[in-house]
Amino acid sequence: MSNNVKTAIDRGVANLVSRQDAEGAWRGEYGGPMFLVPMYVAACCIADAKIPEARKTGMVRYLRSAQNPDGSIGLHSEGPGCMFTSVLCYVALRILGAGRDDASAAKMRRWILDNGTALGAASWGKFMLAVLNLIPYEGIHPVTPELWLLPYAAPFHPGRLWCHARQVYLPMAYLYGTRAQMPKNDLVLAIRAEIYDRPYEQIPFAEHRDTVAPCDNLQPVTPLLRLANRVANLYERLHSRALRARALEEAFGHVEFEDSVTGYIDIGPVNSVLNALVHHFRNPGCEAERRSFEGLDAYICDRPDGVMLNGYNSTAVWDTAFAAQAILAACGADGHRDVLARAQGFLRDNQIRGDVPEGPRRYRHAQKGGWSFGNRDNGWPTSDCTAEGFKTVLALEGMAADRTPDSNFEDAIGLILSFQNSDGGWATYEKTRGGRWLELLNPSQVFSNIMIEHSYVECTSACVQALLKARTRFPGRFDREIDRAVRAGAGFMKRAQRADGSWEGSWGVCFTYGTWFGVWGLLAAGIPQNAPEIRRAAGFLMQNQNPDGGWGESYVNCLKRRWIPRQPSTAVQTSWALMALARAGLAGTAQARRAARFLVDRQDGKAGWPRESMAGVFNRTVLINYDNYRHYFPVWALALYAGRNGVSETAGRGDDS
Ligand code: LAN
Repeated sequence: MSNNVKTAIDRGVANLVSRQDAEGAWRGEYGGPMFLVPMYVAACCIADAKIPEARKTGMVRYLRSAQNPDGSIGLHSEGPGCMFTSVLCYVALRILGAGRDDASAAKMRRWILDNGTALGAASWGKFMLAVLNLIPYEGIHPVTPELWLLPYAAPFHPGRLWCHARQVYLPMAYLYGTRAQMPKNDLVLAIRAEIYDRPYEQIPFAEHRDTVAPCDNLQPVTPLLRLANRVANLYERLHSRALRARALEEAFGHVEFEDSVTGYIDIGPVNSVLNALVHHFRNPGCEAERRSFEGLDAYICDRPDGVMLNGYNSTAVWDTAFAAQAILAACGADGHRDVLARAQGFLRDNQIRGDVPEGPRRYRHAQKGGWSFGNRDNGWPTSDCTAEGFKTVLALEGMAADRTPDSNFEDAIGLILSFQNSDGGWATYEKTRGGRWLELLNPSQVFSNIMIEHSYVECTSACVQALLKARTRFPGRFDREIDRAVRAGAGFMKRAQRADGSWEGSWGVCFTYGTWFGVWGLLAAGIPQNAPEIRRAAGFLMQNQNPDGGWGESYVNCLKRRWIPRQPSTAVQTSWALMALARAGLAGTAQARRAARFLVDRQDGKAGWPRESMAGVFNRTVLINYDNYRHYFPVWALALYAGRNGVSETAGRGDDS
């Protein structure tokens, strides 16, 4: 057994090391959401931007491969049929050249017509259809640009929203306010006749603003949203032209700003597509439009099985931080010095070194000293990427020829402290700026928790861990602030623990992910292994171990917010559980041994661990593929397990905390 563990770790490390790229980073394919490719294709069609032939055929291949047996497309590539994505993917297939009678298109259309037609698509789908001239603007609710002119004190000012919602509804407000629409052409007329069950001219679109297919109604319209929509529709009838013009200028200024500070990559693929359209309609053929489409190339992921868009410009900072920490846990600092030195170099080069100009005017939190999920080009740091970046650079200190200046670390510490919420927890990109009631105005129908920032156990745990490392690096310097922050962070994590001992994860599936962070966060904060919180968490994991020795959860756990076991187990979820147990002092138990055996058995020789169900999630409903998780988490988990069991001389040296 122990030999097996050692061999598995060695092979796992070798596999991991072989995947480091020339920049010293790890990065992985980051697909899953099924609205990205069709939104991109729609934008290219609307703006008449040529898609290279190879990319076109690759995208068709990708859409076909994501099609469910019933003909539909899910919200993510493992999900059941969703009207929003099925309609947009259908339109994309047609734009990409598939004929009306193409087998996948015909099957998709059948599903669309049988399940409520395009009238049942969730709001982002209808919005894209409006710009494509496949639904009139009277068929969708307003996205009022004048909200951007409100004083920030207004409790529903867009600046208070979660930055992803803010940055998506911003270009939507511009496009809505100008009723941007591509001209009718033969393809538009043909598709109009294919996605509805009646002739286009006979559909009373205004009556269908709230029509939504049951499969797209994951986040039903609330009475408050209904009221807000009514007010917005009334306002549309009465609004002043002069004020509209000012609001559009204000919105356009924010669009331009986001483009300029991110080099046209933008915070994510959705606002990147929509911002490109804003430039197209404002000034067709302009330089900004050209650069926007170039910026979108950052998201394109070309794979043998198809061409798709990644959910972010890259996963490099996140993956590199974890890969390096896993290697360090497995081999110690001397094991793969050059590999770790290059990883450190990458992370150091990608720390954000300054703030954007006029940040507060643009509703931006500070960035200096932070790390974003992808790389420095994206320029939007998150609390936990900063924490993981910081922890890793610090752990690898001394690897690079030159010293990391203290000020780089200090900036990171300052930024992490500045991100803390008043409830003691940490959110993603910013502090929570709006009331929880704003979630009642969520118009997306398919995403949860997109309106405001919330404190998350994952972000809180990562920040608490980083701050405690900071204390040891700069003794006495930030003690007061760090003590206070850690105490409040621990309080948040304790309150977030569920009665069964688990934590709900928001960015990974689901309770194994949350519980790993919860346990590590509380232990870092000084809660002892035998404290009731840790015992309960361990009890939760042990009780829910599958007979195969591992743990398995599906995305349904995120939707339903409760534990539903799944078999067979997955290597990634098993790793999270084992990492929690090992740090909780339970590596010597029979349960940990069975988990380690599961991981060893799952390893596919030198090839590493196989691809399994996607283990990442966002907004409770969308799965996303963190492809490198299977390469580093099992190594890390086995290293922690082995370190505690004295399996090998090298394993486990880096896992002290
Ligand atoms: C991400 C990717 C990284 C992720 C972690 C750092 C892992 C997490 O701990 C905090 C949240 C964060 C930054 C995150 C938030 C939501 C993102 C940006 C994504 C899951 C990648 C894509 C997703 C984005 C919202 C997709 C576009 C869809 C919308 C509903 C706007």
